[in-house]
Amino acid sequence: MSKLAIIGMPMDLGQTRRGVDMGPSAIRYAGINERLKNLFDEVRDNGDIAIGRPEVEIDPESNLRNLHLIAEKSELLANEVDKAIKEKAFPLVLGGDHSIAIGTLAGVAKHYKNLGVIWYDAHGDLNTAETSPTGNIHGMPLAVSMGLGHPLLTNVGGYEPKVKPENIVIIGARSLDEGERLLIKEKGIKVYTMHEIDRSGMTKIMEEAIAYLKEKTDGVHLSLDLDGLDPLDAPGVGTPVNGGISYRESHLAMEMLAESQIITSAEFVEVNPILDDKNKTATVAVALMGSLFGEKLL
Ligand code: HAR
Ligand code: MN
Ligand code: MN
Ligand code: MN
Repeated sequence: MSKLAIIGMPMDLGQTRRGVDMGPSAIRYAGINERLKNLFDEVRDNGDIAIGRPEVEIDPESNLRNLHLIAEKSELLANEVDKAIKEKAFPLVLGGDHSIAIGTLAGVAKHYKNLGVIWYDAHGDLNTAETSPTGNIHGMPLAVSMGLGHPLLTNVGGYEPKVKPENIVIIGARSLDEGERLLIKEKGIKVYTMHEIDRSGMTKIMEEAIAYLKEKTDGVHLSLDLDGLDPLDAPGVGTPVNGGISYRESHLAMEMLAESQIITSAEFVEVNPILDDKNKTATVAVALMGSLFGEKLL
């Protein structure tokens, strides 16, 4: 009995471009239910986490934008994700900016001894308050999940860390800050930059990434930032970076993940319909979900 639980997280507090809070609506409008309903015995849309319209806040000590709000709302998401897993459903979270991963991973990781994470992204999201050039928390969730960063964030869900550095694979990186580069080296995080993808091809990269995670993890979370794709294919994102992963390479990656059967939870983030071209990016997100969940042409 396979069950899918869709959870919307319409939170845009991790960065400054409004509109990414409409991501869940845009993805639903692009036909997520139609696309996925035949790939599971049961698809349940659990609706959106209540974010409201909070006042933007700057924490005077840490300079982190919306620190307390993000910590508070992340607990709500962590609870929903936890509940879905307890009900034996596959949790699929719709963002929202990438700071939502703090809550998603808090809900997921307590169910695994050795959770793996695939971070499909143009960025590393490995900043802390000390290294961040912006104070935007969407540039920090992967560091937070390793237990690095403000305690209000690293302790979401009441425990830390959520993932070990050696269980992380970043795919599609092409914009890293200095502090992120140092952290990648220091922690030995596996990163496939665009250079490696160009050189070896997506098939080889995914074979390697899957083999790397398969042997040492008991579950793998896919955190897919739509800005991992090239802005020509996914223009509706707040921080586009040229020279990204193509639509076709992304489908291949999702198909290979489907075949591998390693993925146990997922989130699709950073879809901003205000910046999009006729809901193109949400439509891409839904198409990629189809491949991830085993859609077949023949
Ligand atoms: N590295 C930059 C920062 O920390 C930009 C981060 C952009 N992040 C996302 N998520 N869009 O990947 O602010
Ligand atoms: Mn404080
Ligand atoms: Mn990201
Ligand atoms: Mn990104």
